[in-house]
Amino acid sequence: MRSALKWSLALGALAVLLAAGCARKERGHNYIVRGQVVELPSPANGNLLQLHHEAVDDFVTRDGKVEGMDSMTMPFLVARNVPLRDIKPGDKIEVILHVDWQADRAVEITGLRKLAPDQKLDFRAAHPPGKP
Ligand SMILES: [Cu+2]
Repeated sequence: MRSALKWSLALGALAVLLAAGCARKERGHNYIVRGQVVELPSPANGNLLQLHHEAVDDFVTRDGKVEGMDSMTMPFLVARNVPLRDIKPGDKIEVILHVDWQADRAVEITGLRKLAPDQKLDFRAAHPPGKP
């Protein structure tokens, strides 16, 4: 009886720890976004990637609203493990944009792949779902 109680307490504690760990890992949202590189990160530009990105229709803003994001040229933080060696200005790329409004690095590119040079990009306004 005592050892059964100990086990259930231990399993309960484990469940709580796992839940906390999972919640932390799954926080935020990943968007797949395509665009054209304008400027690579450098100390001179604050280590930010300037990207002319396509619209992100389902982008959720800091206040939790699905406002979408129009296509625009804007600076992005890039995670340290994302390789940029083969990337140069003018390249078309697809990125994983990780957005976690509770994080220090709230908006960050965490993955990147090069697209074919003839890949057509559409720099239109956003069409957020549920809005005319
Ligand atoms: Cu933008």
